[in-house]
Amino acid sequence: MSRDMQKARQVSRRALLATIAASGAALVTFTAGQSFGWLAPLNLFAPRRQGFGSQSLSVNKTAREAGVLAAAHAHDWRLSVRGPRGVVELSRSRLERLPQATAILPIACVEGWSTWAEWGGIRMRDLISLAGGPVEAAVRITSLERRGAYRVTTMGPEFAQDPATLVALRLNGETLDLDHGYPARIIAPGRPGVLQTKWLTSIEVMEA
Ligand SMILES: Nc1nc2c(c(=O)[nH]1)N[C@H]1C(S)=C(S)[C@@H](COP(=O)(O)O)O[C@H]1N2
Ligand SMILES: [Mo]
Repeated sequence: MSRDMQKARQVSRRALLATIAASGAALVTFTAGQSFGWLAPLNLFAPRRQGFGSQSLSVNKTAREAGVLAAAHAHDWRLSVRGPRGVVELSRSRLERLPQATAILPIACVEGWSTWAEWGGIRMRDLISLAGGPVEAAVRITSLERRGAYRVTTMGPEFAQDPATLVALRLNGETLDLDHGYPARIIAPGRPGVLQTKWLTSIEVMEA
């Protein structure tokens, strides 16, 4: 082998190693973003309810506390999506058969914790178009919870059309568990935790 060829091989090997090192660094940075989860047991960031809830993600309010245990488990649960085309009632298995998307997003609670997770589910914008809604539509989101400040919220088109805004069915590859909003919840980038509605019952496309 010529000297030049040897040199070229060394260089490309070095480039390969550099790439591996760089992706390693990216992994570390990403994991460091989750460090609130590790710190949670120290109770520094969540004075009211600390770190490890179910599925290793903090829980703000459990299904029991919200009084939704029976309703969330009910076999006749449907997500009702109302729009110009009428009302579509979607069972969990029908939701699972719609095109799925994933998004890696944090939940950031005003109580002082933030945890990242991979969410899987249906894009909000797909549900809006399923119901015949326009891209500029806002939506009104209602939870199964009977009372509470977060039972009904609205979401503008800047969030509703974002491809990372989901009606989530899965959390880190598993079925969402009850405390995280089973059968379905909202997850959207850049919204405060209080607006990441759990235990959905309906989505209404609002008239502009
Ligand atoms: N229906 C309903 N959704 C809710 C809440 C609630 O009390 N009721 N709490 C919110 C708050 S304050 C936060 S921070 C997140 C927490 O989600 P998690 O419990 O899955 O971590 O859910 C939000 N969704
Ligand atoms: Mo929160």
